[in-house]
Amino acid sequence: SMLACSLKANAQYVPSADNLAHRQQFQDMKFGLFIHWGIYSELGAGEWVMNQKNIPYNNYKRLADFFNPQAFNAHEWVMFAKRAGMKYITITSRHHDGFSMFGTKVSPYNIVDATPYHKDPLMELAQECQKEGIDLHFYYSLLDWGRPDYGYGSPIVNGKPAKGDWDSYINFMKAQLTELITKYPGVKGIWFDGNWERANANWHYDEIYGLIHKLNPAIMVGNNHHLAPKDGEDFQMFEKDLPGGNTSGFSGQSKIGALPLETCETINNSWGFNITDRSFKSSKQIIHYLVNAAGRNANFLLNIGPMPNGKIQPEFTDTLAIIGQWMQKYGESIYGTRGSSIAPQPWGIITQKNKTLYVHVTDGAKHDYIFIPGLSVKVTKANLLADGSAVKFKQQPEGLFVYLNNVSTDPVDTIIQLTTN
Ligand code: FHN
Repeated sequence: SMLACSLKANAQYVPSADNLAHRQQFQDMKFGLFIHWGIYSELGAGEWVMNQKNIPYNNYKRLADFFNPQAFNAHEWVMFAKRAGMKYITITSRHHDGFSMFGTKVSPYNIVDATPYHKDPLMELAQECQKEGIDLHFYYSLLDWGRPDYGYGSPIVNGKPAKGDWDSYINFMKAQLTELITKYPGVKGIWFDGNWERANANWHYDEIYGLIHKLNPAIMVGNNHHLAPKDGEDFQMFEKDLPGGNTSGFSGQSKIGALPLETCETINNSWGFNITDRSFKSSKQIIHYLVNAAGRNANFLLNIGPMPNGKIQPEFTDTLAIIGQWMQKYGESIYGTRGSSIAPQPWGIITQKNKTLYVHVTDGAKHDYIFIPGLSVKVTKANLLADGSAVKFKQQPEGLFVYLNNVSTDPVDTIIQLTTN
């Protein structure tokens, strides 16, 4: 009936108490490891290699015959993340090539059944994450370059691809998501990607998100659709840009909403393993990205692409280790903080935890003082976070002057802790 119809269309997602609590925990974590790993890693040319090199699907599929990551060690990966100060891992369970990196029962094209490895690395990772207290999220591609029911390249007519079998594809995704949520211990989030390829299709998100939250109400659903958040989502992500930015060209339509925020960026210029990509970001660049994300109220998901043998290249692990040392020292100015209402300043940005403000001076310039405009609370104390030493300040109605002329500054980030009442 008309009434039932309109009720259904207007049904709004109400997150459970567990989900809301989980959103807070997620925001407290601030830093996660993104992992793009699949049979594409074998070719060392990124995760788009099938598409970019025009490799026919049936030829590409043969990569599975040679995928045998004997050196994969879930404990090692989790420890790299943990030592870097990361609190969660988001890994590709299935990317656009359609290959399932987990032991799915609903497609033979998966790591357990189609490779000589015959094992399920995502199960090992899930178990290891649980053991080490690291949260696990699964990246899941909506877009599929190979499945006939997806009908890649088909025009969309009335919300459905003209070729393929849309209902079958939607059901396939539901079955896989059910496996990912019910079989893998401790899964905390689903990270959808690929909507943008078929932006005007009816993805049946009400059913898909509804299923996920029915199976586990605490699971955080995010979708990298590059649009404003949709009903049923629990966090909003930005790709290769801080919230509010659009240097990558992906975020033109994604206004910042009210959900927890996350931004992802690559450690070099690639998501999947790329043997020719030597443009490694420095630990300083990555720390600045993390600080700038936190100051804008967002988590930072830093991506690496492991090698086909299951190892992570030393250029990445070296950088992760340096970031970990920084987090050991200065993590209190990141973990559990929220973005400050004070806008980013030319000298840096502020993070906030309850009544403490952490002023991050990241521009590397020599300052006699910095000015923080529009501070409505009274500052009672200022200290250098590095050694606790007192820092001089002067509060006026228009803002706060913090004097740095006698402070030993840090080329990466000089952090001043302000106590307010
Ligand atoms: O096409 C993908 C890409 O391979 C990668 O997974 C990134 C990660 O944010 N997302 C897509 C592009 O929007």
